[in-house]
Amino acid sequence: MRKLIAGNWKMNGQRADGTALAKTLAERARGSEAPDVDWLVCPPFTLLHLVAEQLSGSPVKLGAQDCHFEEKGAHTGDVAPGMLDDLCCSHVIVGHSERRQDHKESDELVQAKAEAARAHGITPILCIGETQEERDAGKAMDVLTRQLEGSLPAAGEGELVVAYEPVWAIGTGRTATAEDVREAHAHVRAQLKKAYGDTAGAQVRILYGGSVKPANAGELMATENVDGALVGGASLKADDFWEIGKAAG
Ligand code: G2H
Repeated sequence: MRKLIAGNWKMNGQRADGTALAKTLAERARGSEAPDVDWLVCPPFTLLHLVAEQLSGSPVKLGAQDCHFEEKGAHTGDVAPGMLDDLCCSHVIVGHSERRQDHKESDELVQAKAEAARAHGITPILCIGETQEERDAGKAMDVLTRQLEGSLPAAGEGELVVAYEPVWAIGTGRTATAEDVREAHAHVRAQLKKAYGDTAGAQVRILYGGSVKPANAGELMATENVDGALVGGASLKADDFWEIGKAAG
């Protein structure tokens, strides 16, 4: 499966640096040296429009970091999937652990967001992952099962991406070992096949996220059932993000 290298800019970037980063990536991705991967950047809402202009005509796709599950209405501060579609977003991250923690998002809510995104032709990147405490208690795979059973969108039209992001490896500089990742991704793959059947379950990309950087990308991307990366900190540096793509391509 062709790998997806997705940058999650989180709450970073203003007009000048966000535009410059998107422009650099778009130019590189158009070049003949570009690795054979799919590129995606997910800037904050405030930059979507400007970044969309920079990416126009390039192979780099645009995504958002969250969406509401309703079409429109009285939801102050929220953004509807149709609005993201209007800005040419092809993907949206849902259920990131930072949102599950900061905004108390439940599996049920994440599922509603994923289904709403798909109804608008936007591919949800559904994030799951266990905490350090859960891993230490030997419950990591149970947590992944519970999160998937609670938040996977119902079978039907539309694409889906799942991102395994162990919470203890996010922004900490600590990366899961290749064996941790192999075990978790195999478990996620089995759950996807159980939910959608062998063929459809095998087609869902499973990304790894959590302190991915050029130095560890080669080993992670070569691990079985790792179909790409969701990159936070390192996606803010064009050179690092590019190197991760090269390691995957
Ligand atoms: C995990 C990841 C991107 P980072 O949250 O989603 O961020 O690479 O900074 O750990």
